[in-house]
Amino acid sequence: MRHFKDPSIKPSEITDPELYRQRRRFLRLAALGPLAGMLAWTGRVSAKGYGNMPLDYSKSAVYSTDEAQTPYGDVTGYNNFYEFGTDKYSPAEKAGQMTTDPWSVVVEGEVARPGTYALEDILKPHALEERIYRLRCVEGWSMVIPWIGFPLGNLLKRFEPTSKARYVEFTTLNRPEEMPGLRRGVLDWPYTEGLRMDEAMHPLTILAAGLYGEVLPNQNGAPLRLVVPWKYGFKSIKSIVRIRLVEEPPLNTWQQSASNEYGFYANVNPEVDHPRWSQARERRLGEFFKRDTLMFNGYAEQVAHLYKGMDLRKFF
Ligand SMILES: Nc1nc2c(c(=O)[nH]1)N[C@H]1C(S)=C(S)[C@@H](COP(=O)(O)O)O[C@H]1N2
Ligand SMILES: [Mo]
Repeated sequence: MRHFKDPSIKPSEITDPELYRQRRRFLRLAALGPLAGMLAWTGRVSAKGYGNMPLDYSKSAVYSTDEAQTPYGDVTGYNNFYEFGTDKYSPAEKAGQMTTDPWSVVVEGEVARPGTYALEDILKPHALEERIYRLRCVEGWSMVIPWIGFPLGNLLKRFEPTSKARYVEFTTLNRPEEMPGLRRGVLDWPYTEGLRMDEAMHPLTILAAGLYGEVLPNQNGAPLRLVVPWKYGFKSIKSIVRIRLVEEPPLNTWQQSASNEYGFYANVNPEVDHPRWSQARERRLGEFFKRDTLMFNGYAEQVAHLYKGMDLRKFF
């Protein structure tokens, strides 16, 4: 990380944005008087959004962990986004050049309502929620991130999947002029990922449009990325431009590059080693000691039933 002093930087830019906004919100509410009680009671928070649409959201206690959140600087400064380079710092440095407005998502395949949908039309009907989820990378580090998003299943229902829709395939933006990593053949571009329909419809599976109270920073997959908290991070595909419903399991990018190392399911499973390293432990960013990795990343109670009867060593 770079450390330099810039006297033009306002305190708002160096403070944790959540703390900063909480302070602002409090001042604003205090100024509003009795109305403030009502606003606070509905629990909706508004931040800068997309176009002229504010990012309004409520906080979901039901789906959130109460573990300490990873500092904003780590969440937005230590990333995997190979389209901008293979090291952890390139995405924060280079993803700024990606144009995310206008943005649209192509929906196709086994749906009654295929089409090209503008980002605003994707987001508009959905109530956004803050969900504090763990994200664990297959490389052995993890974070706790306050995402802002909505259940993917609610979006898929709007497109009316046919009875043949058994899997969902997602594709990332493929724009070499703005994504220097695409000029190198480290992966088979564009980046794709897939979920089984029941995984996609699970209420824990969200599309995120923001984090830490603001729109997604580009390096975290702006303007729309998947978050599947019980799977390794690579399933959580960024900057989505295409959603295709299909009959057969789609081949995801990491499976394609090394099928012996990365499977379709990619469920966090401390009992199944990666061929080159153990998956039993992990290091939470900002912590010194490693901790034990939990089955399904700690979400076993909610998702284990999806895999009943499956050999999770075979279907890794
Ligand atoms: N398009 C795309 N999506 C991606 C990746 C990528 O390289 N390209 N990396 C994945 C991996 S390996 C991880 S761990 C997470 C990291 O998400 P974060 O940077 O928001 O923490 O994004 C996933 N989504
Ligand atoms: Mo990862």
